[in-house]
Amino acid sequence: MVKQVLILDTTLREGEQTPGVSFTVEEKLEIARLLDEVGVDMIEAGHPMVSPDVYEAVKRIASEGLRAEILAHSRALKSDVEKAVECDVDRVAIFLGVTDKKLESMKLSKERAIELAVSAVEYARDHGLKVRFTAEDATRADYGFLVEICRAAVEAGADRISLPDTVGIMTPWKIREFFERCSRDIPAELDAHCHNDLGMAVANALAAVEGGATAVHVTVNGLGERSGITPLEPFAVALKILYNLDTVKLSRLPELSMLVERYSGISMPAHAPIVGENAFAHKAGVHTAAVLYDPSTYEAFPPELVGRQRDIVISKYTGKAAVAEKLKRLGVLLTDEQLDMVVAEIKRRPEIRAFRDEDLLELVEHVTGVKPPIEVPRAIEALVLVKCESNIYTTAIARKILGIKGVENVYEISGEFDIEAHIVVNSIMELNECLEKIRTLKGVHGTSTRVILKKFNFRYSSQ
Ligand code: HCA
Ligand code: CU
Repeated sequence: MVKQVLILDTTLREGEQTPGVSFTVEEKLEIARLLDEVGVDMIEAGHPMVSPDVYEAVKRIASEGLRAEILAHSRALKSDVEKAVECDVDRVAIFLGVTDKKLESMKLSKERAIELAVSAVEYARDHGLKVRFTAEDATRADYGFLVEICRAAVEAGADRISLPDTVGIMTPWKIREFFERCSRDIPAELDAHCHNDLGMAVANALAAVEGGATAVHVTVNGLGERSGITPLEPFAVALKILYNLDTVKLSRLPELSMLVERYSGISMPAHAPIVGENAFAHKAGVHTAAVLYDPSTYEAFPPELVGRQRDIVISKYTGKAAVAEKLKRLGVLLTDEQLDMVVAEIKRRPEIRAFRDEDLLELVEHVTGVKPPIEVPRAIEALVLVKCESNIYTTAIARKILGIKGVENVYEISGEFDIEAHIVVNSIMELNECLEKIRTLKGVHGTSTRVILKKFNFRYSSQ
C-alpha cells in the first residue's frame, strides 16, 4: 500500500531545541556526515537566524557536498529567508503558526498571515531556493483556513507542505484520516512531524504515511522540544518490518544513536527500542530457553538487522538452559547435576542483578571445583597521551578524539603532552584500531600509550 517514504532528519534543528542540548559546529558537521552515510533523504540543519554558530553550522553543512537535501528553518520573514539564501541551502522550510490562538498572539489577521506566507515563499523562490511551507500546529488549526493558507503557499511556489502535530495530540486513527483529507485538498507533497507528548510519535508517523504523507520528520534518539518527536531508530525499523520499506541503513543506527547520545549528553534508557542496552537481552528462564530453541519465539526481528547481538542475562530469573548455553560459549561443560548446583547458587544471590562472564566462572569454580579452561575476555583499558601540533586548537582535537570508538573520556592537560584519552575496548585489535585513529588525526604530533590491566571487582564469597 505504501511504496516510498522520505526521511527528513531534524536532529540538528528540532533536536537542538531539546532542553539542555547545544551542539558545536564541529559536532553538527560530524552528525550531518553520519546522517548522510546512514542515508537520510533530507537534513534540516538549523534555523540560521537563531545565533551566529547555528548560522555557521547551516552554512558549512550546506557546503559539504552531501547527498541529502539540506534545509534551513525560517520564520515567514524576508530577513530569515535571506539568511537561508546566504547559507546556500537547497531548501528553506518556512513556518507560521496557523491556529487562531497563535495568530492572535502574533496579532495577525488570517489575511495578513496568508500575505506573509506568500511573500516569504515568493522571496525564497526568487532567490533560487526550493520551499517547504510548515503550517505550524496544523492538527489543531481551523481546517478551512489550513487548506487556504497551504494552497496559497503552493501557488506561490512551495512544493512541500509540513503539517506538524506540534503538541502531539493526535491518535494514529485521527492523523491517518487527517492526512487522507489533506492529500485531497492540498496539491503538494506532505510532510508529517509528530511530537511525542503522549508517546504516540512513532505510531502517528506510520499512520500519517498510510494517510498519504510522503516524508516524515525524525530525530536521532527522538530528541526535540518537550518529549521530542518520532525517533529515527524504531521508525525506520518499523517501516522495514511492518511495511517492507527500505529507507536508511539500519545496521548503522546504533552508531548514530551513540554519537548523538555523546554530543547531546542525553542517554537512551536501557529499554529503548533498537538502541537501548536491553533491546535484545533475554532474562526470564522461560524466555531464554525458548530463544535458545528459536530466537523468533521472543524476538520481533533478529538483532543483526540493526547491527546488534542477542544477549542472555544471567540472574535469579535464569534457568538451566541459559546457564548451560552461556557456559558452553565460555568453553565450560558441566554435568546436569553440576548445572543444578550452579543455578541454585545463582538463585540464592538476588543481589547480583546480572552476572558478568567472569562472575559466572568464579561461581562455577566455587560450586563445582571445575576450573574454567579459558581466559575470560575482559575489557582492556589504556591511557593515551597526545601531543598536538602547536598551531592547532587542542580543544578541537580533544573533541575529535572523544568521537572515536573506544574512547571513554578525554582531558586537556599541560606539560609535555596536551591531551590525555582514556580508552576502554574489548581486544588488543580494537585497541590498535583506536590508537591508529588517534595517531592519524590531523593536528596530532605524537602519542604515548600505557595499558592498564584490570582486576575483577567482583569476588565470590562463600556463605
Ligand atoms: C518549531 C515548530 C515545529 C515545526 C515543524 C516543521 C513544530 O519548533 O518551530 O517545520 O515541520 O513542531 O510545529 O517543530
Ligand atoms: Cu516540532
